[in-house]
Amino acid sequence: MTILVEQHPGYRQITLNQPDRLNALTAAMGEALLAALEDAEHDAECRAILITGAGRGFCAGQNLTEVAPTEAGPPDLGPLLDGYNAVIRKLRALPLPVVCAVNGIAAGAGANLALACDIVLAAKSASFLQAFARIGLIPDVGGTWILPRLVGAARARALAILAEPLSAGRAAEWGLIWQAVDDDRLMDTAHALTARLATQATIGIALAKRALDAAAANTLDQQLDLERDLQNEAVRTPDYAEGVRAFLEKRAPRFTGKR
Ligand code: T3D
Repeated sequence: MTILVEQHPGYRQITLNQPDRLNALTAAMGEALLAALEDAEHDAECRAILITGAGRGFCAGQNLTEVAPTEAGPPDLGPLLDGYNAVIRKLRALPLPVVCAVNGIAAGAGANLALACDIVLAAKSASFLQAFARIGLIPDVGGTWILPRLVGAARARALAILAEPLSAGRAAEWGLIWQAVDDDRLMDTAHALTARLATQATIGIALAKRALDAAAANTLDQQLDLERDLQNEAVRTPDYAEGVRAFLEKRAPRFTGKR
């Protein structure tokens, strides 16, 4: 199985599972990952997702044995990248928070897969490598979009062009990820965070994701209008009523994540 899915109370863990190749991606893995995300989305009990990798790496990007040029010429990457891009689009559009626990090297498409998640934790020994330039490619699966937004133009350019590994600690300092965590604490921290998110106001989180992503292409005026409209949706959820009630009653809220 190239992808493992585990059920936990309120959330699912999806593990990339080709450890002997540092979980390098294949077209089949991309399809399985997309299917796992779609399944989670359609499970009313699933209110958060945790993604990680098996073994010592998170994901070494495209499995290069699958795309090596042959005597017939270079591979057509269109269908392959359309498949991976569907995963990135799904991650961004999922109405659930997605935590990524980067347990080891995240290279090439593997780095940008991690960065497409909502909250990225990484083991302190892990690193992020925009490996593409090492083989004459450009950062893909959203890399050229997300890198400058997370770390600014100068750092994005150097990461893309130099293709040098960035430690988890430096990635956190630069704002590329949320947090670098001691290796032996990574999975406990990631599970605790995902379990906590699974008890939060799920629809509010989904609407916040939508607003944040839309901001990249909006003017301030457009964004103010969008915030007003989405807030009007959020205010109609039972979780808003419960949140306010709990505040006034000085108790912890019991969110359901339901409409
Ligand atoms: O055409 C296209 O490529 C389209 C799509 C592009 C998107 C991309 O992701 S492009 C970028 C592809 N990824 C890379 O270029 C990274 C290649 N890997 C590495 O540079 C290194 O493996 C790492 C820096 C990630 C880790 O180094 P290290 O020393 O910790 O591990 P290793 O010994 O290199 O790798 C362990 C095994 O995994 C090894 O196999 P072996 O020798 O034990 O049988 C290695 O060949 C294999 N492996 C690692 N990365 C890949 C891979 N096998 C296939 N594809 C890989 N990407």
